[in-house]
Amino acid sequence: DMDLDAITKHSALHAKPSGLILQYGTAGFRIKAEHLDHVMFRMGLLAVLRSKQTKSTIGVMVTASHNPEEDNGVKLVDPLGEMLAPSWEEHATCLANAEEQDVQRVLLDISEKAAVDLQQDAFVVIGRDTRPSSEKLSQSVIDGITVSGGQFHDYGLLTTPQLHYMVYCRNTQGQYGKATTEGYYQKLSKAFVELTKQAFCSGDECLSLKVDCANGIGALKLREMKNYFSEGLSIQLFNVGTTGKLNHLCGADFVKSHQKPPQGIEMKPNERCCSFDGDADRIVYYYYDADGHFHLIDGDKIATLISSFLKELLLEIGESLNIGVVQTAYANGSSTRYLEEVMKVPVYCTKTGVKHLHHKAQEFDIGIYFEANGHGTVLFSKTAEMKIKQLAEELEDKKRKAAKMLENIIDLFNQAAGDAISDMLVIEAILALKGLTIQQWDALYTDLPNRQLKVKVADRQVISTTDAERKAVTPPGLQEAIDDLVKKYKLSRAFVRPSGTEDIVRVYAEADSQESADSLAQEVSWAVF
Ligand code: NG1
Ligand code: ZN
Repeated sequence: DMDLDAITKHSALHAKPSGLILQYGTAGFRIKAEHLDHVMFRMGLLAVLRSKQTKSTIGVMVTASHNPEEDNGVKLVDPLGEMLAPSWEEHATCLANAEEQDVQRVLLDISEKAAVDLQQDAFVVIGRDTRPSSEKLSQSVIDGITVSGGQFHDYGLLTTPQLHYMVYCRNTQGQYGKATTEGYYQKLSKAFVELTKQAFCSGDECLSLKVDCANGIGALKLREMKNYFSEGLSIQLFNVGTTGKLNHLCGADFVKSHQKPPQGIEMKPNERCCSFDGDADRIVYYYYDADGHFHLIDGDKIATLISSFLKELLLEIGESLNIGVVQTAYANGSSTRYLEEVMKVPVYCTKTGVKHLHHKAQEFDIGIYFEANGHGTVLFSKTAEMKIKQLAEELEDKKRKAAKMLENIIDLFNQAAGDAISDMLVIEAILALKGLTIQQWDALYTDLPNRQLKVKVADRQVISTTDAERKAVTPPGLQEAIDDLVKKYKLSRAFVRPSGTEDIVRVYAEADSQESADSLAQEVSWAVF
């Protein structure tokens, strides 16, 4: 049972700065670390309630992903390793914003609304990234858990997707894997080694990769994991956090948004490189060509490579499992066109934020989802998984080989969340199996030149959107203005939306040339003012 008076007393030790209002957004709460102590304590309380209500293990991750080192954040992970359910996001916002004297009342309110049985046991697992503030903040989460009578396991340093994996394992009675970092490494490396056994080029020639770890948790975890596949893949780690600052001039978000290589990595022409973000749930690839031009391979091209590989395997085994690719409005127009017209796979667009993509991807036997920024994974339905397992036993020769590959691919993809380590291994395996160089992969299609801008406005919520954020509904006249601007350029598209993680409006534009994309983005951002 919960001792509400003890909670109230303890809460005062994690007092909320008066007047501070926060919202549980697409990535949980995220601000400067010094304002987060009360939020962490309260998310400990909330995780206990959610655990009681779902009668499952709940996860709490302390991270601010690609944000600057001074920021931090927290998000809750639901029983199947998914993002917190929307109704509970509201509860989280209420609880985080409650004034000190109201905490008890809000807790009871949530318990009542969500029909939480307070007698139920609660279990919460916690993970954190490498930010200097993360350890203390995760202690505040633990404080909230223990004072409300919950049990917990603190995993300490973990990537975000590893925490999602742990939660998923624990709530599926170990069927998905062992809920330890070792279990995670074993599951992934076994699948990777089996998959690449059949690879065309097996020497270290083709399986060699440079990884920019954004000075974050990815460096620690990749280094641990390297021991599990001794010779299978040779990876060189850069920006491992010993000298540089987290996400500063490096990492997936920097590379994607600046469309240039990170600092702190040595790149030779045609060498395959990739960047993780600060909590290792995003990945982008890139290289310099022989003429010294930089080429970025983002989430859209990752999704395309994976889709084409999976489609080939399905064709080989002769089974008609349905595939769907899920993107957001930020997907490059060329990728959508290529997927639909050349590869003939159905493409769907959802709102920004992985929970939307994840949810949509669950509708298919094989749901491939990636945000352009490199956050994504592939989900396999239970039916698809069972069918593939069965075929791997029944079929013979080439067909059997294809089914076995699919079986390993299922194990290699994190089914709970987008995962830079897991995605990297899938990509490396596909390139090796198909004998593709990074240039050949890049050449699948040519990205339309594009530009993203951030615009500061007094109140970003005056902008509301529809059609998966591709059309502005308010303020009146904005969409018409954008339509008129778009008409001035060739192969053009543009949209605006309020960011869910920063106090800004994001502008996106693409067109036939970089100059056009830049000037369209600029003109649209003036229209926003
Ligand atoms: P916002 O700030 O709502 O655009 C950003 C990313 C999302 C997602 C979240 C969570 C872009 C344009 N937006 O959201 O895709 O990754 O952060 O980290 O990349
Ligand atoms: Zn991240």
